[in-house]
Amino acid sequence: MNTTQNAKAFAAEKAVSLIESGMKLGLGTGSTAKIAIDLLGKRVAEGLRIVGIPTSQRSAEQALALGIPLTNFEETPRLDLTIDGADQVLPGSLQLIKGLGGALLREKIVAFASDRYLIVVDESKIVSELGGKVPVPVEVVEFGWNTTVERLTKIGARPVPRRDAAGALYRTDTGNLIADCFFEQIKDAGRLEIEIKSIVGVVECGLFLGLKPEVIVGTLAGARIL
Ligand code: A5P
Repeated sequence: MNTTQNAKAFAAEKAVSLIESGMKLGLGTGSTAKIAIDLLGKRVAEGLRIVGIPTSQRSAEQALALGIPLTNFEETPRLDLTIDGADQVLPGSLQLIKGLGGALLREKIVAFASDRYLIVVDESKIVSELGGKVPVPVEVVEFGWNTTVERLTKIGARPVPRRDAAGALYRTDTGNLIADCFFEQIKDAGRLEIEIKSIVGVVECGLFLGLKPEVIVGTLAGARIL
């Protein structure tokens, strides 16, 4: 494991240690959430009784392979705790950018259905200002996609259509497309979220605000909670 992987593992370990038998969980997406799901699988194998709602197809496949029982919002409309990663974290307000893994829509639905929201990151995700090199992923329906992307430029974004490894437009689990929207600096994330979501054709954006996450930061010396 390299140093970043070690730091992520410390954060994931701390988060998984907070899970108790009987809990209903949200299972995140991304490399840090993947470590947490692996650790959860070990605890389930040792007898921990939980159920989980995955935020992506790949997290669902990982959980099933580990024997983690899955549920859905019809059976389980409210979750006790969710563990997920993030792409940027602003300390203080604890505003987040998420979705570089492409699962932002399900991740946001799961986040808002959770009583506790644990974000597991390494220190590189902590920033003094949102935006810059990290885009805000915006999930857009395919119909009229180019017109939606054009409207995103009108609110100051530099949108880049996300592509998969083969060069085709990236498809989310819900079948939508993603425009990665670069902003030089995001001074008012709340206002920007409203502007983005007011654009017809936009399904969701990667600004995660007002969720009061408990951010667990993995470092080489262990984990600390912001
Ligand atoms: C997935 O869609 C994202 O929101 C991830 O949570 C985010 O990209 C963090 O992933 P890493 O833990 O791999 O950095």
